[in-house]
Amino acid sequence: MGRIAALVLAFAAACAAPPEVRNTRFVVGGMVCHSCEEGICAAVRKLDGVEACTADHAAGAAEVRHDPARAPAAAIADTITKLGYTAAPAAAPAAP
Ligand SMILES: [Cu+2]
Repeated sequence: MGRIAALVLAFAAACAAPPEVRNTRFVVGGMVCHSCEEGICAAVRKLDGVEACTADHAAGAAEVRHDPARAPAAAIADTITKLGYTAAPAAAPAAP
């Protein structure tokens, strides 16, 4: 019992610690075609800390693989917004 608990704790710690890079889904408004997707991802990929970007105008969403320490979700949303679209992390907690 104690040994299993220790193993579970060690596993949880290993999972929680290293992964700096994560995927964040953004709700993006204003995309109407494939060029919009390309334009958004071209700009987002230029950010330091962004590893990958895919956007889907039909779904109105973009998925970005990034290091939040170097490229926070807010900075990515800001980059998309400056291109004339609306953007917000899909998993953003509701405002209090
Ligand atoms: Cu377009």
